[in-house]
Amino acid sequence: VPLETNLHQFILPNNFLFGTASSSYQFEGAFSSEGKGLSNWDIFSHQTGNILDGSNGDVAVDHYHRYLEDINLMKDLGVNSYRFSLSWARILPRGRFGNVNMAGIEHYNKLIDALLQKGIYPFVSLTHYDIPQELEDRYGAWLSPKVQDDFRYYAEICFKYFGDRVKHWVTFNEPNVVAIRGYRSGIYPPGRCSALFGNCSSGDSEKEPLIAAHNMILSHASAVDTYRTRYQKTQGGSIGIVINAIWYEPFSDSSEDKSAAERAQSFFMNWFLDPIIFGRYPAEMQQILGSQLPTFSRKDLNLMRHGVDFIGINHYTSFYAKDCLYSACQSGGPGVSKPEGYFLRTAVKDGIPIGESTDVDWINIYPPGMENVVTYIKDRYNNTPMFITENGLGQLSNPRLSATDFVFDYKRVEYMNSYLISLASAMRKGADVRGYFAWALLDNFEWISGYAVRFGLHHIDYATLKRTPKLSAIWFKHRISNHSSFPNNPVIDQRDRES
Ligand code: PNW
Repeated sequence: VPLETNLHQFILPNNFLFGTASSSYQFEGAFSSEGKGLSNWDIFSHQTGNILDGSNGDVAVDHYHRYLEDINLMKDLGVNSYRFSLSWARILPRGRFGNVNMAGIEHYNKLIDALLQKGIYPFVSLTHYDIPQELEDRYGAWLSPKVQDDFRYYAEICFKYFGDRVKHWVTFNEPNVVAIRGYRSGIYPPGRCSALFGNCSSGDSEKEPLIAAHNMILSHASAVDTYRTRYQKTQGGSIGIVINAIWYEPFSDSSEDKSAAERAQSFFMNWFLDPIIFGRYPAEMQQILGSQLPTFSRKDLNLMRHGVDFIGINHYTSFYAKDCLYSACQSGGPGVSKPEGYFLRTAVKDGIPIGESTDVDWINIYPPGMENVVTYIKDRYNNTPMFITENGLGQLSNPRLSATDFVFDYKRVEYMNSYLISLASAMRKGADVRGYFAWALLDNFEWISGYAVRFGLHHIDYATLKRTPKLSAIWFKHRISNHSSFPNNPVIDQRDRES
């Protein structure tokens, strides 16, 4: 295990945030306790067939009740930040159509205060996939422009109650994943898709992701506008968005495959970041989608004028992108759908995988992808400050393996270590990256995979919910405690000489 690597590979700024990440639905449990309303994920996970192992987040890892114990685990790691999300339905059980649940406010107040007492900065997302079901039932949530008012209303309550102590706000976690999985493939709530694109026929897989995305972009802009005009000056924090970022290598040197890799970024990541930062959808989307793509009114553009203070990047994996705008998009066969952006995604070229495969079918270990994707975002968005808001590896919960097998997670250590080296390399070349969050603090509810896939730095025994640090936790602790002892830090250099 490469615990000792050349130190020069890890030179990072002194004020760099090192943290672990979580999200409300995946961690909290207490799904109907103390006034919480039901969320779209509560409803979805309770419908049979949606979650592979038949589980749900009713209890999850009981972080709602065990947060003090979990903060102690973080203290042991030595992290200076914790990324988590607020449950919208815990704060506003019925969106803006009901009362504020003060028990929910109190819970997050206690969590935030306990973190700060231990010197851990809260890094807070307003939404990480879960939203009040009421919004879905009333008007179809992200499909309706009405959601913009709900999101603004909710965001303002969060700034008002927590903004005195929270200095890093995230509007959305991975809106690009919500749009594709909620409205194209339909594997996440509200589970809408056309029959050709997924296992349902309730929606329109081509149009609805575009509408949902448009309303998420404008909801984001509404929250940022509220923060900028009414809170930022007095509270002094920053606000950004978290995007899921996959690195795409062109399948070949051909100009077609190169533009396919570019299109792959535009139809997934730039889809959100371009409007938010430049006020327009990517050129490739406009060319290919034409009038299917929603447009921004003058009023919208005014709302969007604030941009973001930072970009959060969730990066795990890389693929090859092969053109199919100029050649056929499908090798044939029923049910094979046209990919958004006309590129084929593959992990293998000439029989050789892009990187080592893992227990998780969509994660290929390709460390250069980290440097490449960070550099891509740096170049495209004028080096807007960035955070790596998630990076990590899942292990399959095989019943034949003992808890010990999960605790000695060499592969996760190798994965994270190599991705961090790649990140530090991008930073040496000028990328303004200000923090790194490991996904995740604990094993947890991995969405449609339920509890069968474990991403934690700490193992959970699901019979007792006991937490045990894995080797990766020990590695992370070591990495954090060492990072500031790198050259260019006179205080620490002194300590080095003494030891
Ligand atoms: C993220 N991809 O989702 C989510 O933010 C977390 O809640 C989740 O637990 C974690 O990753 C692990 O899955 C992703 O296609 C969705 O590359 C899609 C991808 C990556 C992450």
